[in-house]
This record gives sequence, C-alpha cells and structure tokens, in this order.
Amino acid sequence: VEASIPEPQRAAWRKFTPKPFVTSEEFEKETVKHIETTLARSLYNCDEVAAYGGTALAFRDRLILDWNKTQQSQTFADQKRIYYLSLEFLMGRALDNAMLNVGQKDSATKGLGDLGFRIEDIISQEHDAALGNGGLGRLAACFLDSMASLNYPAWGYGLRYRYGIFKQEIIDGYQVEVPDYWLDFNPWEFARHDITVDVQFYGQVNRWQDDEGKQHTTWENGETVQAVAFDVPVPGYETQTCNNLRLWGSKAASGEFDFQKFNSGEYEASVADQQRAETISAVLYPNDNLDRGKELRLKQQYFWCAASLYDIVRRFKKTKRSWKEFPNQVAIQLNDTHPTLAIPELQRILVDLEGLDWDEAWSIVQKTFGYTNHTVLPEALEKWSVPLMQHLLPRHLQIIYDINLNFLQYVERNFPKDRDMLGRVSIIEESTPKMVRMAYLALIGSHKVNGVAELHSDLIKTTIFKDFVKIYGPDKFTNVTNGITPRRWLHQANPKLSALIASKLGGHEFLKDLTLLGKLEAFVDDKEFRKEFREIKYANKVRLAKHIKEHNGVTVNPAALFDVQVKRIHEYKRQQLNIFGVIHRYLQIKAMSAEERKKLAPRVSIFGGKAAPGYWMAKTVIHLINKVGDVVNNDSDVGDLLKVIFLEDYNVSKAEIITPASDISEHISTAGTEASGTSNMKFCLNGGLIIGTCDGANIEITREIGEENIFLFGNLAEDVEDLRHAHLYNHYELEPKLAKVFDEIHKGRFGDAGAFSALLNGIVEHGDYYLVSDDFASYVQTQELIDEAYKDSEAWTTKAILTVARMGFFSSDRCIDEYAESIWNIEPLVQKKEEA
Ligand code: CR1
Repeated sequence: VEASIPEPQRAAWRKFTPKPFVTSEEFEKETVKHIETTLARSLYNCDEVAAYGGTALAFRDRLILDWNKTQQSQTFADQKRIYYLSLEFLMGRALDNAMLNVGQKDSATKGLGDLGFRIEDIISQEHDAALGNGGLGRLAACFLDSMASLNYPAWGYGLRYRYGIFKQEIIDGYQVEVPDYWLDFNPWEFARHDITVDVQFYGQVNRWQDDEGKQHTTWENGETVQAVAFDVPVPGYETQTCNNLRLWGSKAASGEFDFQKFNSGEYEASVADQQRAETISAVLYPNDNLDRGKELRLKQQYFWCAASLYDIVRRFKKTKRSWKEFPNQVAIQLNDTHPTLAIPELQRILVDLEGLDWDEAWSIVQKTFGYTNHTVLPEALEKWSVPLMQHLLPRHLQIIYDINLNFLQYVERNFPKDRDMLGRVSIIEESTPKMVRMAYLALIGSHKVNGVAELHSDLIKTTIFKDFVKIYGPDKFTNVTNGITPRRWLHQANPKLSALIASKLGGHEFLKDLTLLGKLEAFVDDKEFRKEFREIKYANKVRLAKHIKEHNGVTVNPAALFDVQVKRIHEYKRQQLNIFGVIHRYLQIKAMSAEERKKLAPRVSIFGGKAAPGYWMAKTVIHLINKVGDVVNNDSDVGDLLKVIFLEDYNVSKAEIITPASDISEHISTAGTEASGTSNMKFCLNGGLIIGTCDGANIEITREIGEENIFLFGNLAEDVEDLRHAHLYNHYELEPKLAKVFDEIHKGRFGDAGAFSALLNGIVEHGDYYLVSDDFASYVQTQELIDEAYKDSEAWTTKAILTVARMGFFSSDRCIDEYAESIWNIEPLVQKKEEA
C-alpha cells in the first residue's frame, strides 16, 4: 500500500511544510528550540556541547528537507543510479561542511555569536566520523561529496561501525590504542527501524526438481542476522541535491531472540545471541593495505553486500521493469575487493530466487559491476580460505566455482597452448588450504577495472592482472586518477586562501570547476597578491604551531620550514627514510660551528599517523620518531634549527589544520608501491610544495605543475625489482651517511638501541625491501636543495602560487565525471527549484 497523503489533505500538509532557515535570526530560533526541547537544556546549562547539538540539529533539519526532495525526484525521474559500495567512509566532521554546502555559515557565525558562542569552538565539539583507515576511505568520502555536488543520483552503502578507527595515544613514545566510541551523540544519522533485511549465514544447499522438471537451488537452515538501515544525508555544494549514505547496523533477527530460552530462565543466553549478532557491525578492522583473513571480517563483508543488494534489487523491482534492464538502471562500483561478494550474491538472487538462467544472469552481473583496484601490494590482496567460505557461505562458494569453471573453459578454448595459464588465472588458488582470490573474482565479474593513477593503472596491467589483459583485451582496463574535494580541502580547511582566490577570480566558482584556478597564474607577479598569499600560509602555520604547543608542549617557530609527513605508518610509505634523514640533519647540526649554524634554514619536522595495532615495525617507527624528538627538542645546541614533532591521533579534522600549514610535505614511498596518494594533492592545493618519489599521482602532479615546482628524488619503479634482487644476491653495502645514522642509533643516542634493532636489521641484513639505503643519498641531497630553495622566499612563493594554480585536474569532481562517463554511463539529475 502506498503510504501517501490523499490529494484533498495535501493542501494542509503543504501549508505546514517546514521552510529552510535563511537568516541568522531564523537559525537562532531553530537552534534554541532544539537545545531547549530536543536536548532538554536551558539558558542555564547550555555548554558548548549543547550548542553544537542545537546547531547540528538545526542544520540537519535543513539538509533533510533537501534530502526528501532529492529522494523523491530521483524516484520520479527513475533514471540510472550509481551505488558506491565501500567498507570505509572516512567522513570526518559534518557540521562545517553542511554549513558551507548550504551556504549558511555566515548566518550561523552571527547567530552563535548572538547566543554567546564562537563558531570555531562549536565546530570542534563534533566527533569525527572515522569509519575508515586512510586514503581509500577518505576517497570514498570525497566521491560522495562530488557525486552530490554534481547532482548524480548516487547512493553510498557501507557499515555502521559502533567503533571506528581507534584513537591513538602516545604514551612514553609508544602508540596506545583507545576505542573510539563516536555514537554517543550523532545527529547526522537517521535510524530506519522500518528498513531491515534478514541476512543468512551457514546452513546447507539443497537442489531439487519441481513438477515441471525445473531445477531449483535453495540455501536453507542458516543463522539469520538482521541488517537495519542508518541513513546519513550527503549534501552537495550549492545545489539542492542531498544524496544518501546508507550504513547497515546488525542485530539479532526478530525470530532469533529466543523466547523459549527467555522464559525458561536463560535470559542471559538469549541476550548473548543478541550480542553476537551485534558484533558483526561492532568494529572497523584497523588495517590499511593489509589483509588478515579473519572470519568476522568475511561476515561483515557478506552482511553488508547482501543487505545492500537486497535494497538495490527491491528498489529496481518497484519499477516493474524486466531483468535485462537492470544494468540500464543500476551501476555498482566496488571500492577495492572488499565488496566482491556482491558479485556471486547478485548471481544467486537472479538464478536461485528470480529463476533466470545462468548465462542471462551472468551477463546482467557483468554489465552492472565496475571494480576499482587500490593496491598492488601482495599482502593487501584479499584471499579467503575455501573451507571458511564453504562453512559460512556454502551457496556462494558453489557459485564462485561455477563462475570459475565457465571462465576457465573460456580461457582453455582461447589459449589452448598456454597450459600454465589456467592455474595462474583461476579464481581458486591451489594451495593448502585452497584460497579464493577476490581480485580475480572482482575482475571477472565486472565490465571495467580501473586503477587510481596512471602509473598504478599501468602496473596492474603488467603485474597482477597481466594474463587478464591477454584474455579480455586492454579495453577492460582503464585509469581514473584520484582526486579530492576542493570544498573540504580548500574552502573549509583554508578559508583565508579560498577567500583570497575568490577575490582575484571574482567569486567562488572555482570550487565547482577547479580548473578555473588556472586564472591565478595571471597574478603570480602581483605584489599585493603574493604578500597576502604568504601571510595566509604564515597564519596557517601559526594556527598549527598553537596546536603543537597545546598538544606536544613544544614551541615551534612559525617562520621555520614546516616539513610534514602525515599518513598511515607503513614500511612502504617510508616514514623511516624521513626520520633517518632527520637524524642525519641533527648530526650535521651538532658538527657545525656557530657560524655555519647561522646559515641554516630552521626546520620543523612534523609526523602524524596511526600504525595498525599488530604492525610491530610500524609501531617501532613511531617510537623512534618520538625518541628522536625527545633528544632533538631538548638539545640547546639545536634550538629552533630543528624540532621533531609527532602529532597524536591524526585524523580528518586534524588534517584540516595540518594541510594548510605545510611548506613541504613528504610523499616518499618506494617507487611503484603507492597506488596514488591523495594527501599529495591536498598539500599542493593549499600552496605547499612536495618532496616525492616518482610514484602514484606524484607523477601526474609533476606533469601538471611543472618539474621545476616539485622536489623529486629516488629510484624509478622500473628499477625496483633489479635492486631488490641485487641486495639479496650481491655484496651489499649501506649508504655511508645512513651507516653513520645507524651507528648513532646503535650507540644508544636515542634510547635503548635494542628497541630499534628489527628496524635496522630489516635494512642491513634482510635485503632492504623498501630501498631505504638506495634512496638515502638522493633523499638527503634533495632536502638540501629544499633548504636552499626556501631561503629564496620570492622564488618559493612563485612555485607555491603556480602549484595552486595548476591543481585544477585533481578535483574529485573530475574523477566522478570520468567514472560517470566511462564506467557507469549515468547522467546528472538537476533538482528543480521548488514547486512551492
Ligand atoms: C592506496 O594505498 C590510494 C588510496 C585511494 C590506497 C593509496 O595510494 O591513494 O588507496 N589503497 O585510492 C588501499 O587502501 C587497500 O588499498
């Protein structure tokens, strides 16, 4: 039954439809009302937390009006939608973004002022929504912003983790993980207790014939868990489009709460079932670029894929179209292999539940899915053990075997001479136990596969997917270079720079078309502009210096060169190369005369990032950075010449303070290992220069901004394999400056040397897999070039301005348009302004 208001009563309804606030007074009225009623606080006990709550609820109301209209008009238009499946959405805070996107930050600033609050204090009350690890999750969040801003009918689907990524504390120089309980008060989600899906696990598969002799397959007698929808509005920038991010929470299915047990006094046991079900969506796995093969993780993946597909299929079925139209109405993008089970799940729905034949179903599946690969690191490529899958998802395993059989028969027909090929490309790895290779399944079940930067997209074609290029031809593979949303990463994080640019370009249009930044080049010699540009960078450094003072207790000089490396701690990202470089610098300073020291450019080396809780080498690197900081920051010989800072608990909201304050940021992965990187783009967009290897998107950044504006160093991807081979089989000698650094660590200059022996041995004795020694001399030399370049502040300013002006390509709006055009085949749907 359609639950809509009958026509004669609609006039009354329309009369009382809430209107969005537009003045600061209206904003105040709504905020005070929420504080007094929704939050039950008053004039006498309204602290900043309550003021945040009231403000957020006032803005949420605004978003919901747009959200309702968007959902309604998308249903009405009934055109193709894109569903973005991601296990991670690293959204950060929502309030500031909501204010800016609906264009009401000024009303809120004024209104909060009238009520006795400073807007910055209110904004900073919000917990980050930290449902992600790093770049992959943040990319998903930027994509949601772009899809809404460009008016694409798009949905995000993910999991509603009770605990997002842990909070990092640094205690005695060590990382300690603390749970992030972020749901205490979250005004941005709507629990939809009426939108639920029962998801099955375990059980058996039965095949049977009906009276007409038709074969059926049913999956029965499993354990059921219920998925409940939690919807999060995703507002576009200066548009009425407000899309939906649907996150699934798990709970025991209604029939599962065992009243038998309950009544016979086993109350505790029945509650335990409840809790077991809730465990599925309890926690985000805190690994970045690492697969651990845990059963609960596989449960999460299926739970989320099954609920999302049920929802998508239910929406499609309402339109009463025939199944072959499914791919004309639905595009599903797989953010890495985490949602790959959606492929056999859709095949199961079509064949087992809807009765389509296998081939017809499979053709629908392939046309529906696209797969984005985000890494070539072997330890990050997902594989699930066959016995585990057999136990948890018996029907899906059969389907995977059938998909594989059909695929291998196709390969055999087309490449009869290449016998080894079958073993190489099989979805099932013939190991003990056998493993399901998820990347192969994702590739075979999709019509397009893309990498996330040019080099990376080339690498997947020559390494992990080489055989598949032969099998399917090169057109199945494409590149979509990553991007970032300029709304959050320029306008929100760096309002002063955004305003300066707007003053030159005649408005904020560049936030919707970032290529307009190109027009800034005309102002590169404008004295006044250059001065303001520099002052803004300085002010942002003062803001960060204040943060450092408050959190680290260290005074840093904002005039020093701020050198930043913030990202997950990982051997391939080589924070160890950075800290060894810092030690080298320290030793040099110690050896200098007072005269020589005067000539040196002062530096602040800033690190931040989390290590996966079980990743000992990464934790050792954090420890070393902190120990070096203790020594250097307290050495009176050094003073302002060098400070070493580790910023605790790096996350999205901290990135918004750090990014605009860097002079140089480090993107120094071993060539060929960083698929793209996205913070490199954020730093450049904020007028910071970068030191980097020829890796990921650094290469395209160089092409856009010009070689003269970036500090590249190190070996190339094409030489990495040979170098690694040489380390293992030839006589190997440490780079001399690095050897000196290691000597000092060994001598205990930075505390107990034993704590760092595994880190150093990995380089000295175990083949230096990440080529730290090979790149050290070139790294140090490039840092010296940077010292020199920074002294020429006029030339530096020119580089920084040109860098900003040439970043137009790296907007996530450009990415989304590329995906829409070349993979999804979808069109925007512009919201019509008001039918009253
Ligand atoms: C890559 O390591 C890239 C992001 C987003 C990461 C990083 O270079 O910018 O994806 N990959 O594409 C990843 O998390 C599981 O793989």
